Amino acid sequence: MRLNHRLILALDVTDPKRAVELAGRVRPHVDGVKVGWPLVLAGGLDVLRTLSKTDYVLCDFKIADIPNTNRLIVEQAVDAGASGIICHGFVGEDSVRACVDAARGADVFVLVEMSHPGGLEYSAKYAEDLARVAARVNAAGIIAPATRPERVRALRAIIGRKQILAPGVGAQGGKASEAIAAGADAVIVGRAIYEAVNPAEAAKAIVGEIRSIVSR
Ligand code: OMP
Repeated sequence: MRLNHRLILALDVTDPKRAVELAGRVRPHVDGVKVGWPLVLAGGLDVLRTLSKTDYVLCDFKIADIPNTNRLIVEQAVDAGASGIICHGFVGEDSVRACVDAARGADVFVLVEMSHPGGLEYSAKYAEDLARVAARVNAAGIIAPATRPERVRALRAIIGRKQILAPGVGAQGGKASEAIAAGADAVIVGRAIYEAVNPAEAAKAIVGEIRSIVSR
């Protein structure tokens, strides 16, 4: 994924018209939009098709099934225009590899440790192993928690030059600059942008915060 701003908007809204409008307003400040179940269940795959005409769409179905079902899901997402997809790593190497094999060049990001408090109960215990899986199957990168910059740093040591996308900034308490300083390539931000009075300004402010530490 090409990253200029190092910011991805999580479009977790359930009105497809609002989603397309929001994407347009923040476009100058983000590298892409993340579309997941809330929006697709509300607007169908058409909203993904529409957004993919103008934006890098990271399709977040958190795919977590047997290899054959994973393959079928990835094929549907890529056919609808996804440039990237997110799958869970805990389902095992065969299932993650099936996503990469089916992606036809789209980026596959493997979720290795979740950002919410519950992410510490199970996912954090296996995150290093799952990052190694992502490296072995040649995924584009991993998803790691902006809420725990020290974990981003530890996972960077394993994943080498592959990309790390970090959600958990703003509403979940993480700070964009801290995640980037710890080794994340980009942050994924939802509510702190789409619930702001001025989403474009909110996105611009996050990019400014990131630039302030990157250029140091
Ligand atoms: P906000 O908390 O509103 O910024 O949204 C964060 C976005 O990142 C949501 O779409 C979550 O589903 C997603 N996310 C996490 O928050 N934590 C994770 O561990 C993984 C993801 C994800 O895979 O994108």
